[in-house]
Amino acid sequence: MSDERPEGVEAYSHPAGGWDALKAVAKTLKHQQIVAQGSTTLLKANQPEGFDCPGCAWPDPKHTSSFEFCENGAKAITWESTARRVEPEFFAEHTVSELWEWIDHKLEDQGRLTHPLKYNGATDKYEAIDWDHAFALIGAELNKLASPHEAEFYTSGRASNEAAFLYQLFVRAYGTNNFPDCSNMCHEATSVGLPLSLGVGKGTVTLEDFDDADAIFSFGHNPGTNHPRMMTTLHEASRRGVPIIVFNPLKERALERFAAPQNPVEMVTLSSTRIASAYHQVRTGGDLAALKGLMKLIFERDEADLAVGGEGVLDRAFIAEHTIGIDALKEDLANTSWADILSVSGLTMEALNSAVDVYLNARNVILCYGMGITQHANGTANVQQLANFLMLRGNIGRPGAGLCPLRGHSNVQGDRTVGITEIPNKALLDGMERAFGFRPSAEKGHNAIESIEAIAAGKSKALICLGGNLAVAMSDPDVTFAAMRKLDLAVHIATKLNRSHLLTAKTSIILPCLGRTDLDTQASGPQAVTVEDSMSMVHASRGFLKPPSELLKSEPAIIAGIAMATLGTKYDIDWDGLIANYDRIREKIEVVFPDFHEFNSRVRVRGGFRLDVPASYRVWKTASGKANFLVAPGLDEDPRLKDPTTLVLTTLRSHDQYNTTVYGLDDRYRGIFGRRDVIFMSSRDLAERGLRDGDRIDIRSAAGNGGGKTVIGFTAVEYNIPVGSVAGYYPEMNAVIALDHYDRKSGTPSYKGVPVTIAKSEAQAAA
Ligand SMILES: Nc1nc2c(c(=O)[nH]1)N[C@H]1C(S)=C(S)[C@@H](COP(=O)(O)OP(=O)(O)OC[C@H]3O[C@@H](n4cnc5c(=O)[nH]c(N)nc54)[C@H](O)[C@@H]3O)O[C@H]1N2
Ligand SMILES: Nc1nc2c(c(=O)[nH]1)N[C@H]1C(S)=C(S)[C@@H](COP(=O)(O)OP(=O)(O)OC[C@H]3O[C@@H](n4cnc5c(=O)[nH]c(N)nc54)[C@H](O)[C@@H]3O)O[C@H]1N2
Ligand SMILES: [Mo]
Repeated sequence: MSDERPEGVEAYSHPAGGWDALKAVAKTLKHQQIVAQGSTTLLKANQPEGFDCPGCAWPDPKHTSSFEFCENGAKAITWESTARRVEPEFFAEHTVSELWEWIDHKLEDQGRLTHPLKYNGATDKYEAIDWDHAFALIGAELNKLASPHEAEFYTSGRASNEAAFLYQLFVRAYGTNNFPDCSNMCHEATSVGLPLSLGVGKGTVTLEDFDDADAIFSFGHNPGTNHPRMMTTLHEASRRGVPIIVFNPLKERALERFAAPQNPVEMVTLSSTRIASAYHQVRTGGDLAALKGLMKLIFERDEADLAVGGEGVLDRAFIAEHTIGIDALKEDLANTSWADILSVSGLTMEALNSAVDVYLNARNVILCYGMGITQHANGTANVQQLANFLMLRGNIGRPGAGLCPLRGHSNVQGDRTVGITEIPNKALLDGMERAFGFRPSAEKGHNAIESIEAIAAGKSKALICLGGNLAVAMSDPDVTFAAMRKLDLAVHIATKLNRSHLLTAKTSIILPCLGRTDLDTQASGPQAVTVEDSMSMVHASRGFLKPPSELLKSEPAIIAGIAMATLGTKYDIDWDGLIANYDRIREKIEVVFPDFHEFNSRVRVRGGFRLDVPASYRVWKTASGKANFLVAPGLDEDPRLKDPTTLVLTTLRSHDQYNTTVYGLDDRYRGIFGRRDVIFMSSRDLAERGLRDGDRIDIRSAAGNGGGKTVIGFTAVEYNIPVGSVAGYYPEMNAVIALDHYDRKSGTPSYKGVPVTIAKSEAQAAA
């Protein structure tokens, strides 16, 4: 690599965290013009009387923590509590066509939405409309459809339990199960895969389990950016001498070393703590191979130990009492060659052996994973192999051990728990009947990809979005954007303006809502909502800031407004009563889901309560009544990736973004400043294509991935990443991901296993 790096690329040598994190927060506060108000807001995040941080779903130490510093939590909060406003005058000045040309960052950076808006096709502008008109219009449009199945109801995972529950009530009373959900693009592989393995689609550990872990394995997640409060846990574990074994194609700085801003010694002495004790740069999509390699070694070690009269290394008592299927797993591993395991994973035998040493030396192992595992064409299989790996040594369902999926949005898990699902089970339908006296349809509805397909095919004509930015989050903007422009009705319940709102339908409406930090006052007084974190803890969240505009309504109130305008008195649901006091919503949640018994009193106890996770005490709610070892045939995530000219693109979040919300253009820890139009490539992949660090390149979707999709004129950045793997930013790279490239079992788009080819940019060649 030459000393001259491309513009905006600069090696970053500091540990993650530390003073640079504090500086970044100061800068954010200043930019959002909330220096005074913002800093007190931050102090209320994740406090017993405060609001739940919208940044991530990592739990809090018994919810009694002192202020836990978190740079990206601070960004999420200040982004929402900004002093900036986007008012009707703004929309009078800018047509939708003009706004379409703005970058995503600039759209959201205008500030909080203040008025309900309706699109006027004649002027190409959004104009203020009053709430009653908006609701009436939406109700009329929904009632015009030939069938309720012609409407899609999207949920993004920031919605509270109360909002999500009312939403599913409204939609089921209306008559469909079309619930595309951000979870479909995120941890669906967990929700679909783990119930078959363990009988529950959630993590099995609690935060306290980390105190008893003897080793932590980490696959495909980047906590320094995406779950920053987890760094406190990893920092503590590392300082206790707990080995942390990482499998990730990129060397993420926070997984290498971290300076805790709470630690005065590290701050003053500019020192830091090593996080990963071993860092294995697995090839993108090579996790299945790596896991099979690890398990194959465990079986080999077991046989060797038995041969010399030992007891073996498997937890035979656990396997005999609690599991079925181990023989088939063993056979699959026996039939998998070492040559294939090593070439597909990109790891050496020594690396795999060293990881197995750590695994076998540890009594209790926790395994954490994120999108690097789930967002693949074989995401569900990946998740199930993680479960197998733990089960071999009984590392599920006892203190200090278990599976820890890092969830995405702060309440994505809760939304699922309270009924956002396109496949309602009998318990849900029975519960709804008990609580509301009608039996909803059992017919399977659409997930996120199916909803876009239905809209593209003209079968679905209306889309209501409870938050999020579906068009930009989804793969294949060619198809997705065009589909959304064909809608008859598009409704967005949102805090800030984004590109999905600009894909106008015949009738397009934006309904501005309160956020987590805002005070929510209803007829009975100030309200709290509830959320569920990654570890199944349910607790209250209460905003306290003066809302950005007097016109804003809460999400539950907006849903009730749409419901009344659409359903009238159907099923005699007392929408006004439910909104007047959210305790009444919680009473209904408790009737539908008995797990929430005494909901209102338990959620008022400091720290809230944990929902039942039977696998965490070794009760298996599977069809067999046992934990199942499940076999995933083969190693390749997708045979189409075999073509040697093909590179596997993975798509990542920068340090300055929250999903489609781009706070800024830096990605400090990866050494990228002021730009996002880059592709990380190994020196060998560059050389083989006659490319150099800083060259302009075009990225094309390769065989089997839609063909012909391109992103042009990006810049190649030489980077420490395995040969054959390249990385770029989400959402920019969604343009080369075909809509039909997804995990057939869970419907999760293969955002992290995209076959592409890369060559010098034709634009540059021509110039
Ligand atoms: N600040 C901030 N916080 C967030 C979010 C945000 O955007 N910003 N998003 C929220 C949401 S919705 C989610 S789902 C989570 C996402 O949290 P993460 O799961 O951490 O998200 P990603 O950035 O998508 O990528 C995860 C990691 O996977 C690695 N990786 C990529 N491909 C592979 C692979 O094939 N194998 C392996 N082993 N690793 C791979 C990448 O190098 C990266 O380090 O964070 C949540 N929290
Ligand atoms: N290529 C690629 N694509 C991906 C991913 C990837 O890793 N790679 N990750 C996927 C994942 S894991 C996810 S979860 C999805 C994310 O998909 P979404 O959840 O749909 O997207 P977000 O960017 O989180 O949504 C941002 C918008 O939410 C609105 N908003 C913010 N706060 C609130 C609130 O409190 N209430 C309401 N009503 N609205 C609010 C704002 O208007 C903001 O513009 O993207 C997926 N897409
Ligand atoms: Mo997510």
